[in-house]
Amino acid sequence: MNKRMNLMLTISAIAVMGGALFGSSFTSQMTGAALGTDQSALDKIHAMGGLELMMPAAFAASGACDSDEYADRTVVEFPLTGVSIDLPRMGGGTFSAMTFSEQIPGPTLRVTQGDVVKMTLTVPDGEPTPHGNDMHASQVSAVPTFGAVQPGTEKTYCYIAEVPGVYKYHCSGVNIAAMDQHVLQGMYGIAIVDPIDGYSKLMVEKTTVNANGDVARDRQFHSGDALEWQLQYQQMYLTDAGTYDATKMFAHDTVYTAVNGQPFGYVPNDIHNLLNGHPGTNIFVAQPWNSMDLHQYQSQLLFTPTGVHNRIFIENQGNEPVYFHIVGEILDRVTQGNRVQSGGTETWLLGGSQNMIVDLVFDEPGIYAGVNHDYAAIYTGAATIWVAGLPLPVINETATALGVVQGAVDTGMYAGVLGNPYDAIPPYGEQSIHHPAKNVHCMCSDDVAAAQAAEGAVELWVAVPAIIAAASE
Ligand SMILES: [Cu+2]
Repeated sequence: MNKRMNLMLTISAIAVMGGALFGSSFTSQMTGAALGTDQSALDKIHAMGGLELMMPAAFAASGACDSDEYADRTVVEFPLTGVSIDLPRMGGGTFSAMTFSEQIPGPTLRVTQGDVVKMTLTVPDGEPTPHGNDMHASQVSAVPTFGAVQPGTEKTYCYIAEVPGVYKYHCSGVNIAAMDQHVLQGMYGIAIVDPIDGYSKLMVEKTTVNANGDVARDRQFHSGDALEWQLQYQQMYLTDAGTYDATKMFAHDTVYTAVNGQPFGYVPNDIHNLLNGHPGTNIFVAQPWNSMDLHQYQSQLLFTPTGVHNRIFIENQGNEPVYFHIVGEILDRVTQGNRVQSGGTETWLLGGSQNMIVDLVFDEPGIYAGVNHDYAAIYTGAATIWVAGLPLPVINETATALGVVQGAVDTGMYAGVLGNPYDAIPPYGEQSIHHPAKNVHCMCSDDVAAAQAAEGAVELWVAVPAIIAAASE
């Protein structure tokens, strides 16, 4: 990893040091005193590799894919691979990630209410542990459907996505043993179930001064079509060596707060510094993933025009509450299960494994920070920067000089030149406004990053230096 990363992040370094004081292991944590349970029972659970619930034969068909109910429905296949890999950690070095399909979060599934989901989890030969997949969008018997899939085997189950909304899916560990480790080291993702009759138009509260000189309400409406985002929050509990630290988990002692698998993954980087006339520096308080040589792990910004309906799918994959707030904005609408929960609210609370859809319009050009408004979360990684409109005159001038400004002007956002990060964008649905371009970005293997590029996402670490070189000739 890049040396520059070691220089940043005093705050996270303090968090790591604080965590080290507890120094312990998973085994020592699993004591009767810590869990308030009988030690011998826990030993038995470990010895048998998890909780193997005995099930009546009647349940054995749960999740079967040959149901008559599925005959006239759309069947959407959702293949996943459960695999352990090393991925870079903030501050340098790697951590022992567990992933669905070599990326954190796992791939997003998008279906329409009433579709049949056909999920297949494959665990390759040689993978050191079994995995399972518990999909919250389903309503099937947890046992045996979500049970462990052994290395060298695969398992398929089907269900009807009956209720619209955003739903977590996550590894169920080895029949729930070590589930915390598997999930918090990265085995989670979301399913988006679009409402069968579509997303509602959005009402935004405004006021105006009318012809009589009186201040009056001016409710503005936007169609259900929206520029879409996905944000998933998670705590990381790591030892200095990058392995899972259960002691920190039980103590709720967060090392990093990841958004889409990466703490501070959506903040400015050296490309923006370069365009802004400050190459090789840090213009934001925390730029841990600054350098272009980080490739897919370089942080990227989220770009949106002003006056456009944004729809953000948010899931709390972690262990702490998420107090979701966008600094400088008001959440125009909050929805769960296609039922509006709130509107015109500053912050909305998500407990663990809870989701929402936030709709909002950025009103004026500028810089906005989406945060978990828990200060421990903000300073450990839960800060996500949107740039609305084209508010940065120096970058505008530089882009003009490079001859690439027209793309930004045409789209009303810098994504017209730089694209938006691939992993912050869900698969497109019928009411998605398409982003003008995507850039390669993910907490993922090089193979996954290459697949993004093959789909047309821009490798900015290649493209930007090439544009600058061409302009200087
Ligand atoms: Cu797993």
